[in-house]
Amino acid sequence: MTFAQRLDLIAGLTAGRLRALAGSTTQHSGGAGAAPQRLLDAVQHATLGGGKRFRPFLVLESAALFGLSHAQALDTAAALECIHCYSLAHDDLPAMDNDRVRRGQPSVWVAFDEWTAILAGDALLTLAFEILAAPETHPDPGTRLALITGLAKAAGAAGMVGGQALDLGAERLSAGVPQTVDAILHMQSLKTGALIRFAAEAGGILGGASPEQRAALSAYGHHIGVAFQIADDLLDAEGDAETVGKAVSKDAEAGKATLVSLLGIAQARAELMRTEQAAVDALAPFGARAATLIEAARFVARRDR
Ligand code: GRG
Repeated sequence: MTFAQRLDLIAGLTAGRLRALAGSTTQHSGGAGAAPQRLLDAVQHATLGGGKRFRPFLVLESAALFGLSHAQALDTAAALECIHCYSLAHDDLPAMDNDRVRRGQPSVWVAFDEWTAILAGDALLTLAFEILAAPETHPDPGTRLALITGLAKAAGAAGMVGGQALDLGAERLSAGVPQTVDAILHMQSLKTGALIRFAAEAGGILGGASPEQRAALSAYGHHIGVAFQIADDLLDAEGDAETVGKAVSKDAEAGKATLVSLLGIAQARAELMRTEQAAVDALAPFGARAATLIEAARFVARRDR
């Protein structure tokens, strides 16, 4: 199976599981009743409208290093994708990045309205933890707790949400203050990197990794998180909106400092290649078993969407 076929397979598995999990939480045995249909439609729009499902791919492939099947890691992957989809639905809102198109389709707030998009994101955020708390995710409660804690930290104020706050703060509270490469790397390591790092770590949590293996997965996740964001900035600078599936040239139009604007295209691309190699090197303790994760690092650095 080629890497692209593997990615497609996992994207399909993730979509199927998300459809089932979102549906199963619509009825509450405690008598809370069914979830409102319009809200469910918005949740479906946010989760099922495409997407590379790269984070679920990392969860399943890092878990495979420890002999876990796709089925054994799929709910963890779906929970993480719920957080990612919520972040996109909220990020697209007029108060945040104000994007009308996501994954080649109308953003959730455009397809519905702002309050529905906010609530759909809220529903996905809570659904993620409902999924991780369920025994179907992993039979051992200690493992489930480690997943819940890890995802909460990665998604929260010292993770993704904190990164978003730094990004918007730089644009709106400190406009005109020159940004440094280090400040941008720090912001991106939280905003985009924290969830990607958790995706790689999650396989180790599920698979009972040794401390050395956990550290290797964490380093790999860190480096591909950085690579993912540099590639995203390069796509914004050079990509084609139809292929990328969202508006491009937004950073330059907004006068936003990115690694590409500070370093230039050539140096940013060199940094991307250096980071890709660092990700590959981090996988050394796994030897040949890490072949797919190595390909994933190459995919991130060379992606066109
Ligand atoms: C609103 C709390 C909150 C956080 C938003 C992740 C994020 C923080 C915003 C997304 C903005 C953005 C475009 C960041 C650049 C990198 C990125 C996360 C791109 C989207 O992820 P992909 O490429 O998307 O994995 P798909 O559609 O494939 O799932």
